Parts: sequence; C-alpha cells; structure tokens
Amino acid sequence: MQNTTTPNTKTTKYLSLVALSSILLACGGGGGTKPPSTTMSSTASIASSSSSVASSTAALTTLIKLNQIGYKPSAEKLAVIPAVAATTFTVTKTSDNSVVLTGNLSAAQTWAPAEESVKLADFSSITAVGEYTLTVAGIGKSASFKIATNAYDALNAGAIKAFYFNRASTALLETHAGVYKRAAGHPGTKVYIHKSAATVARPEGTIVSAPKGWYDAGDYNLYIVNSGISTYTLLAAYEHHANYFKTQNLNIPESADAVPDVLNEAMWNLEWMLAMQDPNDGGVYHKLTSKKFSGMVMPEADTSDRFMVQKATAATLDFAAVMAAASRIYAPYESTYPGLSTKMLKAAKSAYQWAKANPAIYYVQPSDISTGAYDDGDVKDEFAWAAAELYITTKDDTYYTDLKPATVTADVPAWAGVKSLGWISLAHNLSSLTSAADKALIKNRLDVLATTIVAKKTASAYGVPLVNSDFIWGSNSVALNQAMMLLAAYTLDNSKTDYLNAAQSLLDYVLGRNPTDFSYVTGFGVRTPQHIHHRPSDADGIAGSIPGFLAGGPNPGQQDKKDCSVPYPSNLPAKSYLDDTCSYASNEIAINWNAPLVYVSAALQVLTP
Ligand code: G3I
Ligand code: 9MR
Repeated sequence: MQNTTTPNTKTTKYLSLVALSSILLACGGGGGTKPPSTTMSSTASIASSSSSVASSTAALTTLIKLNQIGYKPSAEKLAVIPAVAATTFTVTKTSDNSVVLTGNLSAAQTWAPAEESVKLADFSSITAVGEYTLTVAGIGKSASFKIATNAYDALNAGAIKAFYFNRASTALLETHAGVYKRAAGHPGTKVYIHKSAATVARPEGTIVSAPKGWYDAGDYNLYIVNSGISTYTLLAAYEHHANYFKTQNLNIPESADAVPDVLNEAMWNLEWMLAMQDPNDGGVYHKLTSKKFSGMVMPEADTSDRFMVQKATAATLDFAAVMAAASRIYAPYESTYPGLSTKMLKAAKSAYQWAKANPAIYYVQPSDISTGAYDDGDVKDEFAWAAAELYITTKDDTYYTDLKPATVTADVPAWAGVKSLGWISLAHNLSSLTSAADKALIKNRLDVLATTIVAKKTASAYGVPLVNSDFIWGSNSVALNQAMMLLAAYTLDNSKTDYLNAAQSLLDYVLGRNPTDFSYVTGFGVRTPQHIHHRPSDADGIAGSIPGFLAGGPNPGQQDKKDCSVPYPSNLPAKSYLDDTCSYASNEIAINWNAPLVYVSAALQVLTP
C-alpha cells in the first residue's frame, strides 16, 4: 500500500514540490533546502500573476467540467459535458494537438442537484503522463489538464499548509508564509472562565491559559467539537499512509525536526486541546471564544476578551477520542515529545471517565455568547468513537464492550456525527486488535457504507455520489468525507476498484467536475475562489484568497442571504454558491472541511497507480 521505495527524509520530497513552493512555501527555513532561485519578491509576483492566468483561461473551461488539478495515470478519468448533439469527444496532447483518444459520450441524463442534462466523457484509457485537452464538437476545448505521477502532492501540501496559515497565538514569518506573513494574535494566555463553566475550583472570572490551536474557520474562535474531527482526520491520514507523510516538507517552523510535518502541524492544535481540559475533574470546555464574532480584521486587531465556555459531554468525548489516537500515533516520537504520549492517554482516560459520569451534558449557548454553537443533542456516536480509540490504544476489552459494536452502524462523518471515525480506526488497526473484536463486523460496516455511496455514483448523471440532501452548509466536506470512507474501505480490500473510482469522482467534483466550474480549493485549479469568508484573507490587503483552503461549497440554505448585497447565482442545491466574502454559508473555510481534503488527496496519491 505504501511507496516503500521513497527515502525516509523530509528534504527529498521537497524538490518534487517545487511548483507549489514557488508560489507559497519556499521562502527558506524548513529542512534548509530552499531552491536557490526563489526570492520573496518573485514569490509575491508569482502569486499575484497566477490569478490573472486563472481569469484569462476561465472562458475555455466553463462548459466542459473536469478535475482542474489532474489525475494519477491509472485513475478513472471522467468529464461532464452539456447534453449537446455530439456523440463523441477527442482528447489531444496540448503540446502538438495530436489526437490520443476519440471516445463516445454517454447518453444524456439529468442530474437533479443542478437540474442539468449532461453526458459523460470517459478518458480513463489515457494513462501516459502528459498535458491534454478535451474537445467536443459544438462545445469547444477544455482547459488543459495533467496526468502526472505526483498529481496530488502539491495539493496535499497546500491543504495542510492552510492549517499553518490558521494558527492562533503566533506570528507567521515571511520565511514560512511568504506574502501571507502576519503578526501574532490571540495569545491565549489570559482566558476567563465563563459563568457557564464555573466550578468551585475555577470560579467565574478565573484566568487560565490555553495558547496555540487553529482558528476554527473564517472566524477567530476555537471549538473542541470541531477540532476533534479535524485533528483526528489529519492523524488518520498519517496513521493510514505514514510513509507518504514521512517525506513531506511543508516549510513550517518545525520542519527541521525529526517528526513528520503533518504531525508537527497537528501538534499545534493538540497542545491547545490539552489545555482545554479542566485538570480538576477531566471535563473539557466546549470552546475558547470571544463573546461575539469579531469584525473582518487581522488576528492582532481582535483584542476582545476570551472565555472558556461550558464543559460538555460531546466535547469531552471528542477530546478523549483524539487524545487516545494521538497517544499511539506520537508514541514513536518520544524523544521529541518526552512523556507526551503517556500524558495524552491519561488525559483521554480522565475525559472518558468524566463523560461516563456526566453522559448527557449538552452544550447550550449562553445568552451573552453568539459565536459558533456546534451544539449536539446526541452523543451516542461520540461515546462509540471515544471507546473505539481507547480500545485500539490500550487493548483493554472493556472499551470494546462499551462501544456496543452491534448497535453502531457506519455513516458519513461530520462534526456532529463521529461514530465512523471509530470504524476507520478499527479497520486500520485490525491486525493488532484483541480477540474481543469482531473483525468481520468491522469490515462489513465499511463495506455496507461504501456500497451505498457507490450506488449513488452509479445513478448520477455527473458520476458523483451526491444527491440533493448532501448540499448542506459545508457540502464540499460531505463529498470529501464520503471519499474518505470509500478509501478506508478500499484499503481493506484493494479489489474494490469501484470504491477507489467513487472516491476519485468526489475529489474531481471538488476540483472542478461540478456545475459551478470552480475548483473549490483556493489557489489550486484554473478557476478558484477569490473571496472566501476568512478574516485574514479579507483583511490582509492582498488580492485573492490565501491558498490551500477548501470553500464550504454550494448550500441552498443560504443562511447568509441577509448579510449579502450580492445575490446567489442560483437556488439549486449544487449551484447555490457565491464567491463573495459575505457568504459564510457557502464560501467560508473551516478546519473540518480542509481535513478530509488532506486525507483524500494523500490517499488517492498513494493508492492510485
Ligand atoms: O442537520 C440538518 C439536516 O438534517 C437538514 O437536512 C439540513 C437542511 O438544511 O440542515 C442540517 O443542519 C444544518 C447543519 O449545519 C448541518 O451540519 C443547519 O441547518 C446549519 O445551520 C448548520 O450549520 C452549521 C453552521 O456552523 C451554523 O451553526 C455548520 O454545520 C457548521 O459547519 C458551521 O460552523 C461554523 C461555526 O459555527 C463557526 N465558525 C465557522 C464555522 C463554519 O462556517
Ligand atoms: O463570520 C462568522 C462566521 O465565521 C460564522 O460561520 C457565521 C455563522 O455563524 O457567522 C459569521 O458572522 C456573521 C454573523 O453571524 C452575522 N453578521 C455578519 C457576520 C459576518 O460578517
């Protein structure tokens, strides 16, 4: 499954990331392997010229929808074409216009989420590395696209680097952030216990310290529930594909150490999470927040008071699950983090105990707080996930019993629905589980879900497993979390190529095979979001958005309509997307949306020949 021939050094892979690094990464530092020709001023000009290239070529691509980043050589490769009269398509080499494939278009079919009648072009048989253009009579030419062995390396690095760009409590230096350097904000060292969180040991107004962590999204608050799934997803990407990440250099402040950069990045948030546990009883605060959302300002300009708000069961269990997983995943790095793995397991156990003693403390937003709620009145899935991770790490069968495996099915994960995170961890660790574990059941849970998702793809005119009800706030993460589940199931059984192909289609969807023709990852694709709802991207005075962020995506709920003077272009589920800063319901970014992009881009890079 892993590429075992890749040398285990962080500097080697860096050279293969040169294209990305010239735009956003390579400003020295890191492993000390900066390409000599890259200077900060050229970085800035490359970054700004890339958006004008994007807009000048956009006209070419609006009718033929395909993955704008490209494909691994053996990937399934599909494009969506409007239902024109033509019955064939051709693919040519971009360099010399020589025809490499003439293929038949599928019959026209309607895709409900966009109310569009479309045909599919399947050009999977092209496996040679190169740059190509797809042409359909009566439609025109697509923008050129690539088939490459390293198709998703830069995307994956950019998607993780976005977490670095969202670090709280630190300045981003030019050497790591290039033009996106910024001052430190939100030190996190003076946080007041809110009255909702007051105890005898920590009465209201007590000052505690909880620095670091990632800003949740386009806002500057930090929420344990959403941090739970996000941090776990990065850790799972690493746990499932460790060799891939061991050679990656992201040019972050910790790049020179012995720890893979994705684990360095996750550590920034784990350190904060540890400080969110009340040491007096093991309960975990729901969020660290200001009382209301700040204006669209840079981090250092938001100096409002910060509060620890209400300990709650969901947050405490998410914390327990992440710390249990982190304890086993960081154990090999004991020399860099002495004692940390043990400390994390202890923290996980005490959190779990608190939740068992307080099984139904649901978060209720206090009247003086109006930031993100992340409230969840059903914590059965959080219990199952925490029990699964504690079982895997400790091999203590009582946790497996607690999981009540027969009663827990699998679904597509989301911040409020985390039971399947336990299933994918169990599946990955199958060979080391005790005899208490029902291995056939674990595999079956993933297969049943994957089969359901594949059936949605088969029925879809776009060839993507997305139906109207998938278009909620953060719909792009619904797509990528489906892909993550498919890839976890595929890893268990490499004969299931329909799982791999469906995952590919979901990444294709996010990267351009969709009705809006956007590649929804800032800076990655021909036509990408320029105005994400992200305070630093808005307030930094630099045109366009900071790269590597996944926009939430189409959401017919349009809960932000009252705050937008520009109308949405459509009310249809898959077209209800507005690339405007006002649109927090379709164009915000969030750590739990970027995290499955990290998982899926890595897994497809590793698993697709
Ligand atoms: O669960 C229902 C579903 O059953 C129903 O079919 C669907 C129909 O619209 O609605 C679903 O609920 C929605 C839920 O997201 C789905 O996850 C709610 O209407 C919707 O309001 C809710 O939105 C959440 C949003 O905060 C508002 O609370 C998003 O999930 C959540 O990602 C988002 O998170 C925000 C934080 O609060 C603050 N920081 C930024 C972050 C991203 O925008
Ligand atoms: O900026 C906020 C964003 O991070 C949240 O996801 C969103 C929904 O909770 O709210 C945004 O803040 C808006 C507020 O809810 C209403 N007034 C306008 C704010 C955005 O400028």
